Amino acid sequence: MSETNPAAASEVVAPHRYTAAMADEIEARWQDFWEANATYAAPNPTGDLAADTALVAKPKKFIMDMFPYPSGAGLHVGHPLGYIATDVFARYQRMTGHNVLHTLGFDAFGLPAEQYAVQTGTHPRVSTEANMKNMQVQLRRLGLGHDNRRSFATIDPDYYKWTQWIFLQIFNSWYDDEAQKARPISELVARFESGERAVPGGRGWQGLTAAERADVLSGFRLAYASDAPVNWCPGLGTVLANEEVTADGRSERGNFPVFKAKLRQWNMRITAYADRLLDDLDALDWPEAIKLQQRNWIGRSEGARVDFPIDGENITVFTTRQDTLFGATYMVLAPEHPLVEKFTPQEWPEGTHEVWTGGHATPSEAVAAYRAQAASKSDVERQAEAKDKTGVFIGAYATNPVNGEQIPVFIADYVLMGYGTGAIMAVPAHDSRDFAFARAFELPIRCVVEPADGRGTDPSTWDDAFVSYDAKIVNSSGADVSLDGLGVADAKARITEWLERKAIGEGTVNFRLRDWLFSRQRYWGEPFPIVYDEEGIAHPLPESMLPLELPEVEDYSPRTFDPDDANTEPETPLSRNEDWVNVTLDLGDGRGPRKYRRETNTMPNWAGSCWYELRYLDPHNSEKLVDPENERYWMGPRDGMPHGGVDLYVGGAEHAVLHLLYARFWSKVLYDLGHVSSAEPFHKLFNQGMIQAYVYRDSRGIAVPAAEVEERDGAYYYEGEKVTRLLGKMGKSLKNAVTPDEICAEYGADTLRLYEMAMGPLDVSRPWDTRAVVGQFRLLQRLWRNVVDEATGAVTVTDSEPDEDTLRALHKAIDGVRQDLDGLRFNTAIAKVTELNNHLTKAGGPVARTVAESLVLLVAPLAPHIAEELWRKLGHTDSVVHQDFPVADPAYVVDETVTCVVQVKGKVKARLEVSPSISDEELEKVALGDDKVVAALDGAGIRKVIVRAPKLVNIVPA
Ligand code: ANZ
Repeated sequence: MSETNPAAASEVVAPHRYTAAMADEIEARWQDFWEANATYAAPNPTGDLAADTALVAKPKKFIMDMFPYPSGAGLHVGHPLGYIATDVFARYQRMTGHNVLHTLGFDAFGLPAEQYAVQTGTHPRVSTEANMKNMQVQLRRLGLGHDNRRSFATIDPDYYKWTQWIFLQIFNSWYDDEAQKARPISELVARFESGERAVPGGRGWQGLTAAERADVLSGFRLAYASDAPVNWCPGLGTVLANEEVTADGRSERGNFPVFKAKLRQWNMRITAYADRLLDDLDALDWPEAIKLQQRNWIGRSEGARVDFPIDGENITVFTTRQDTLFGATYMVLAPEHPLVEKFTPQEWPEGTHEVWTGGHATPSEAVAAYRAQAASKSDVERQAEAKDKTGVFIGAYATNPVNGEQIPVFIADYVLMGYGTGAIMAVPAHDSRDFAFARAFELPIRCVVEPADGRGTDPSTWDDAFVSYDAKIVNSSGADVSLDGLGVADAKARITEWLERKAIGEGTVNFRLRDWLFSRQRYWGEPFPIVYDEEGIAHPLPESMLPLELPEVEDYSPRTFDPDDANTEPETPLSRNEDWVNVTLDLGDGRGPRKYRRETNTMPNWAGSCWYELRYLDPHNSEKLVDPENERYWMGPRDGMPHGGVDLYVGGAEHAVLHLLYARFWSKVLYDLGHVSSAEPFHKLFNQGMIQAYVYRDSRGIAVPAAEVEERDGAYYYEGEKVTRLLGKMGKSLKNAVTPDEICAEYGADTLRLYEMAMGPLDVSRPWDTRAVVGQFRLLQRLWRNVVDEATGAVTVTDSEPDEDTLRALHKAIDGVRQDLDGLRFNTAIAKVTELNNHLTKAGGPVARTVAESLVLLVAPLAPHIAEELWRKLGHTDSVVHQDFPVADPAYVVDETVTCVVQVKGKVKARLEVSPSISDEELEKVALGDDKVVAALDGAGIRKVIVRAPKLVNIVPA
């Protein structure tokens, strides 16, 4: 490598050449300078970070990265891609008149940190803090302009005090559907007390016991505990949110099987915000793909609920196709549906079809067997589009309300308990899953939507269901209502109106979004600020008792189980510290000191990242989560951003629905309760691409160290053996990780920054190529040489006027770089800087001072260390960071002109300087308006004008 690396050249180099050693010295020196001078300190309007500088009066820019997990492996060159990009942008914003808030904290709770700690046998805090220190050193080496006063980790008690405080705000709120916002739960209690609002269940508030009241309120609180089917992962020893379970029903982390189990867990009522989370997406400046993922995740469906009578009760279904009610020939309940037992008779009805019974002697036996089978599958597996549908008849019939038909009721795992009502009417002719099921169980299939594809209306001849939203309804006349001849939309409207009139159904909107499972059986998370009294009623801790710090426990590792054993239950590490768990407290609620048991679950690792943008604004505030004035200044709504938010948030697209949805939800609750002025956390979102790396594998398919692979004639060899090359992820396990430390050592951080930014458009994934890094190093060497004499170290610039060509090159570069940086097109900005620099190199001779200074300023956001050094060498005593970014002179930006000859009667009368791209029409207008031409024509009319833009206009007078 050293032979091709001019940075590490062993031959005699000019003493003042820009080398790796010089870059190293320059970079360390300027990093110290920035730190000592708090160069990146962004002043607040108020509080401890307020400063009476002109900066606060400037327009603000809040530029943020998705903060990292302090993983034990440290950073590879893929990680800082986004950090460098935001840093370049933040520097550019500082130079264009903005007060810029740019900093970085650590997301330090959660599974990865804990698992690393468990593996290495150290306390998570010890290993996490060591990892953070290591990453801080790596990050500092990159020259990132962070306001370090604002940095924190989510594990700092000063930080999680406020995470717990927000939890309490959410716990103490309910969603007022009329006002469409969260309100304090005390207002709901007042309404129950006064009778203004009926208590669910019909009893008076006064007549309820404390436990009954707590139960009622639990049905309204935005954070509530409930016994619900959850995703239990024995292999990890914890329950998981739906979002943490992969498409094949395994844990995202660790890849263990996940089972459904009923456990008492904390939930966040994010579903109350479904509509607002959907509607407010419109005004956000986010990639369309991410908005779409959120829309799909929220999954708004318009349809109807319809009651099917059975044994004097009803089974209520949710359907989006109420227009097909006449085609419903059977029903399906989710296996876990609570009404199943109730309707399951002792014996099979007379004449029950053999295939419906699954070979079981009684319906209850069939149900029990099928339930056991379904419990071992994940929701995703259950919904998979497998053609062989399973299920069993429960031995009962319900009544189709439109035609009075008796239709059999089944349980089948393709119907999920957690969606709609957990029950469906099956319309096999027009739903593929129902079609497959009906064929398997020999159930009738009735066509009620006329196929437009010529297959006819006899389903016995079909291969699959006919699905259309734009066709005519047929076979749909009852005694009371007929849909025949209507289109789908009209039929839906008519049947919904009929259902509502008959009080057997109503139009509803259903959401795919589920409440957010908010507790984990882990040690390394925020403790809940909740205690239980002897009756088991949950009480919030008063604010004065926050933060509730994580206790020390003997054994902080989760109790894990055989990953395949569904019959296990979680055990929380916090429950192992009895002294911490059992406490006597005076909660200040007038009941005096009492005995309580603490909640021993912890919050999920998403909690800390749900609001961190707010804490950056006012990181040391001990009175409030954030001072309202500081929040309004940095986050408040303004022109073009009606909900407020961070001006630029950069991170990976993998966070489309987890972090980004949760953070939006918390913002909205805090906004409703009046704690913040911004209803959205992130106004503009940008997803950076991934840095990929080549993976080389030997004949056995094993990855070999990428750094030791040689290329010969387009083939790749490792230790003489031929290996294959494929693009993949970068990482230790694939033996292809490259660390920023190595690259910094070999070339310096400025070169690394330039290389990462030059690799391609920021949102596109790109392959890392260590061999190509040197190209950017050479650019910096040429830049250096254009300002500094390599032999003497003297500055070579002159005070002479630059020539016209150079002025054009300069101003075009300024104009282009500005546009590129505005649009986050860092790769093309670098191309323009390179072009200008090459122009100066080619021109030879000393560079004019004004040009050199502008060039240094153009480079400053991208390669800040060398820019500082050259700026200092050019005689300035202040930092380049707060200089004004160069402004292009439009006169030099327009294209050069060409001379156009204007003839009248064949004689040259005028010469015009025009743009080479001028149109014939435009040129004719300019020529005819020219004074000399007007004089030559002397009032004569014009017979003909011949235009050959841009060089010739020939006028023939009348
Ligand atoms: C009758 C029908 C006829 C349906 C037809 C579809 C087509 P989206 O759009 O995703 O909201 N469904 C309802 N609840 C379900 C559950 N818990 N598990 C599985 N499937 C369920 O889907 C709504 C449709 O999915 C509903 O409309 C229902 O089937 C089914 F030609 O009802 B439909």
